[in-house]
Amino acid sequence: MEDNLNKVLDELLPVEVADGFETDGYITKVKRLGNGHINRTFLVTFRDSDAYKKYVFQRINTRVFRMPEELMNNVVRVTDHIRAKTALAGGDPERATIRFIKARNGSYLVTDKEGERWRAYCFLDDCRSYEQVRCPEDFEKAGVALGRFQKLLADFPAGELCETIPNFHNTLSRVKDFEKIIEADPLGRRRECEEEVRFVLDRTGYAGKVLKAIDAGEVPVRVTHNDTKFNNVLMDDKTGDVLCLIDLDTVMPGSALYDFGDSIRFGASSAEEDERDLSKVYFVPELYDAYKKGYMSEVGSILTVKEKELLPFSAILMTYECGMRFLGDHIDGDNYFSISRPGHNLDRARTQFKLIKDMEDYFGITAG
Ligand code: ADP
Ligand code: GN1
Ligand code: MG
Repeated sequence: MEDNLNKVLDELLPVEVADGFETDGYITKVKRLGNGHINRTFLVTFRDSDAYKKYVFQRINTRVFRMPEELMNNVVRVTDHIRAKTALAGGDPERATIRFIKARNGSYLVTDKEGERWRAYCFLDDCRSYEQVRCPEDFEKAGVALGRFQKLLADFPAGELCETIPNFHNTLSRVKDFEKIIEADPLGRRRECEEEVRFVLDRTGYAGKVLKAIDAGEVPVRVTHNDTKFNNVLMDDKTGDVLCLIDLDTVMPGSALYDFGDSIRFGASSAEEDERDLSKVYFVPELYDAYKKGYMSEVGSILTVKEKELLPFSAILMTYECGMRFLGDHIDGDNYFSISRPGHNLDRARTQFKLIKDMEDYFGITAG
């Protein structure tokens, strides 16, 4: 029995990882956590005397994040900054962000025998994230949380952060990558999604607009989160308030528009990101308005005129970029985003394209 348990534990969480961080006691439970497409995340419960303590252990996908040391330096510094400013303002620093646990080797990373890189951080009790927004009020709170996040990091020296994924939201370079994939078409999948490919190619005019505004000095580079989907927002079970944004690997210099747009892409949809029945998928303007209201209550006085003007456009841009990435990954053979069924990335791309059509109609924006 114990051997079986050890084998299962070792498959989920190698022993050198389980023992590698400055945690006390012994493990009583390991459970898979979340729905992320990139990293692998576990909830690990330790027992020390009569006390139980929960941690999140995460295996970093190093094909995606190629500089894990620099990445850890980013997230440790950013979370320290958020904690310090929250404490100064009289808030609870331990619930305002996540706290990484030191490895016994003195760094924040443990390498397992397969060469995989792991990190650990404290699990926050009595809170959870959701795959879908339940009501406008929740989404408004998430907007406040993003605004606060950007405000707290406004005085962080952006130049000291490493770019954990170069050109992450450079939509022009994303279009180039997409064009290469459809040209190579390694598995012959393109012919089954010619309509979707056309959808992307008809809209390449969207790609350079924010970049141009950045170059023109109309949109500043700020410290941004860059992956603000609603399931990266922790909500307090008791108060219903937003605690903090998690999944900080892509925190780096970027545009506030990328964060706002990505939040809308995921949260202002009537359905989950991978819904197959497109009749259930539509853009919900009330959710857009709620999020914008919450967000602007924090950063309304900080954003430039151009940033404000481009908020609706940013929602289309980020949905376009993500849909193009899903479709590209499908045609490329599902090498990037985790999938749990054949055609999963194509399904995801289709929901994004449905949302784009709705937003184009609603906002009266075209790629021309
Ligand atoms: P990924 O999306 O890359 O798998 P996340 O960091 O977003 O990884 O974590 C996955 C899920 O685990 C989150 O959506 C959230 O539900 C839960 N989670 C992560 N960190 C914490 C934490 N510190 N406290 C409570 N829940 C957490
Ligand atoms: C990935 O890791 P996760 O699931 O929070 C991706 C985002 C996409 C998102 C789409 C590093 O986020 O850019 O918007 O999937 N993260 C990375 O759901 O590529
Ligand atoms: Mg996540």
